[in-house]
Amino acid sequence: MAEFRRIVILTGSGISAESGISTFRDKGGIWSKYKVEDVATPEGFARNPKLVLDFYNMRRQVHHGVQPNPAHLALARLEREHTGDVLLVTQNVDQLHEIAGTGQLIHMHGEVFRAWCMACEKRCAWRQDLDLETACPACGTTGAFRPDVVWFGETPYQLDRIGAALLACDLFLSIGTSGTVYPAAGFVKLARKAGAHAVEINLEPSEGVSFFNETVHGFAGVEVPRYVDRLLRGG
Ligand code: BV8
Repeated sequence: MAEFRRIVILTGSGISAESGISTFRDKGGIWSKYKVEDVATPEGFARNPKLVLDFYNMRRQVHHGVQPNPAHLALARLEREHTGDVLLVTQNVDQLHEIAGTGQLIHMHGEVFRAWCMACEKRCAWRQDLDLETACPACGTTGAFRPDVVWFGETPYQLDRIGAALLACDLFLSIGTSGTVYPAAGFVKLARKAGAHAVEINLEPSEGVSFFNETVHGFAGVEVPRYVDRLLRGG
């Protein structure tokens, strides 16, 4: 395998499945229990803020105490040992990449352990439940404090930085994502435009599988450490 200098990695909920966190679109996934438009859109929040705050309270509670799996740990090892650049862009709102030791990380869809105030726009870490009586720690306003998560119809974070990295990369790894949600699902096309080698590591072919040069289908906890070993051996 050629020596790659600039690696961009995209992860989705599938990388956290073996840590015990539900994915969205698999059988029994989150969207089989909740309607997207009710809990992951600004309109849903305006219509019934309590339902949305309770949904993210449940998501936050599930995330307490879960641990990274070998896939998260392998990506942190790749960043430590690879002599070139490695940027990890995650669609996930959990902290498993951080706990595993990844440093160069972008949470493009936000983080369930952060919140922000729509009155004063202060953003902060937030680990406990959030309800309509929760006062913003900066301005004291209640009823305007929400999870710092990007909902459908909202603009994902740091797209300029991600776009620049994709157009400069020579290896793009997509791990544990169904390739359903844009603009993340379109990243492979930007990477290919840059001439990068694009690899999908997923339990099953994603919606964008045809855009990849190479596909590895299996459990992330098994296939990601194996792929990282190959990369670091230059094999
Ligand atoms: C936006 C909230 C405007 C946080 C989420 C074209 C262009 C641009 C936008 C659109 C477009 N077409 C449509 C849109 C609008 C929309 C969209 O994409 N809709 C889809 C449904 C058609 N996009 C948006 O609204 C985005 N914003 O467009 O703003 C804009 C655009 C560009 C530039 C400027 C402005 C906002 C999208 C963000 C929405 N928020 N989450 C939360 O509650 O978590 S999205 C949600 O889906 C999660 O973040 C999740 O990460 C994400 C993607 O899902 P996946 O991670 O892929 O999870 P999924 O369950 O689908 O798949 C899991 C995969 O893992 C499966 O393939 C499975 O096989 C695999 N797997 C399972 N177990 C394992 C495994 N693989 C390996 N090992 C295992 N063990």
